[in-house]
Amino acid sequence: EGEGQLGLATRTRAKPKKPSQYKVLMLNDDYTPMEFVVMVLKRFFRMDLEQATRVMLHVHQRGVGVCGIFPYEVAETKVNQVMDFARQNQHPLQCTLEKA
Ligand code: NFA
Repeated sequence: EGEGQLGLATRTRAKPKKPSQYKVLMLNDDYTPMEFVVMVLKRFFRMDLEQATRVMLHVHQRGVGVCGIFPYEVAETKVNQVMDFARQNQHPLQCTLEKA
């Protein structure tokens, strides 16, 4: 389908997509305890206490905040882990994905 600078055949069809990045967003609610949100941020996003507290307070005050930016599959896994963990503990905490 094409000849590159080095004379090698290069495929121009079926090119693999670049791994695009996705933001993992956390949403505020009135019921999930602050300490639980901090625990989630430490456990699933590898934040220390200071960082986790800052992000939790940002979400609490602004309604939404970014937990991190990851390749799609990683971001999707993190959303599922947070949602499962929140459900197991009967908290309404919501997490979602958005293209970065
Ligand atoms: N707004 C919750 C409360 O006052 C705390 C919270 C923060 C919930 C961030 C969800 C996300 N207990």
